[in-house]
Amino acid sequence: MLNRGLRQSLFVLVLALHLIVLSTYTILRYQRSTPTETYPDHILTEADPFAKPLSPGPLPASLIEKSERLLLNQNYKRFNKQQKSADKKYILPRVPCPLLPPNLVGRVTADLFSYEMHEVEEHLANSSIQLGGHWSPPHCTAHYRVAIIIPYRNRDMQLRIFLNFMHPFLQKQQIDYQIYLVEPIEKIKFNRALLFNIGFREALKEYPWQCFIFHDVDLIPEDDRNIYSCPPEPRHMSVSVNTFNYQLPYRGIFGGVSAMTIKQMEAVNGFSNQYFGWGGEDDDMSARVITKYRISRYPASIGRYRMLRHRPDTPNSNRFTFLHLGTGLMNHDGLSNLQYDVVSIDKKKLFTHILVNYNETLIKASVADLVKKKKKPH
Ligand code: NGS
Repeated sequence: MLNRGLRQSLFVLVLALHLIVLSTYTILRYQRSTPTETYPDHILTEADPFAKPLSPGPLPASLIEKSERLLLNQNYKRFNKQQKSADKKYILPRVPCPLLPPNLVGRVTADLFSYEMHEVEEHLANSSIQLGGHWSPPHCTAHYRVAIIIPYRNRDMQLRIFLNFMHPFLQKQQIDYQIYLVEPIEKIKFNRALLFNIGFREALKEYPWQCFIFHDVDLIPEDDRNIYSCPPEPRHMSVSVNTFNYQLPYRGIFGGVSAMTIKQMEAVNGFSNQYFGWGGEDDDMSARVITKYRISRYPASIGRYRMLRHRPDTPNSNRFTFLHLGTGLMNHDGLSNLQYDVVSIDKKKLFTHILVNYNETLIKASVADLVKKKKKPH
């Protein structure tokens, strides 16, 4: 027979053993489940990044805006919090990036100081940008592969400010992106829309981009919730610009910054090639877009931009000739009759520079008969 004291200590020992087993089990269980609980958006499988469809199919623009607005405004703070509390010890497998980038802050202000290009390159030296201005998130697979196409001539200071600001901005959005500058050789007229078409063609030759942002170099976003992606309907992004008192100047405007998928670009035959000089080419694109889609926009508080100052361009006096034809040239003029020569492709540290040549006379001649026919009164 065991005496009372011995029985008591045996009881305490068994109880302690129970407690040890129970707490070990709880700790192990907790540790195993922590990564998925902390990162609810990560599916822990290695997905083929190029196999993913871009969008679930067309939705009415009003619906997209509403749902995106709700997501962006309500959830980005939650993601921020989650990210901060995440246990940095875990090495995550390469998984899809969260649908909502975790480090967005909302309103952002660009550094407008005119740094030298080598200084901008030094600022960005540690952000793993590949030669040619290509970057993708190192720890997760981006949801969007986005080519930023910039028609360019003589805007050196704006370019440096743009690059200095845009690289970190896009990286925070966890996008797989590249910046392309498309510049015409000196002796030919600037044609913004034609340069967009060329950028679209050339960029697709080197990478399977899904989404194209057609971007003026003088526009700097002021809110990082303005995600550089392509929704199911073409998106006009520069909704509210300081020079327009942060108001949409007119309903159909599609200039400044806009986003389109490959399918959308092809459905409207790209931009018209006929707008040499300033103005009208974006209104032409707007007319093309609304034959097939609705223009989608972020609310003005998110689609905010600051325009960098520059000398005004000379308007193209011919622009109304083409605008009056409406979408009359759409099926004949655009990607289908695009003609140009690439003079050089230069992979700079922060962007890809494509220098091009085109022949205004030939481009105009390609639609001359059609223009004559369409202009004739019936
Ligand atoms: C319209 C132009 C557009 C231009 C917009 C805003 O008048 O091409 O102004 O220009 N349309 C025509 O000229 C037909 S902005 O002040 O942002 O340079 O995008």
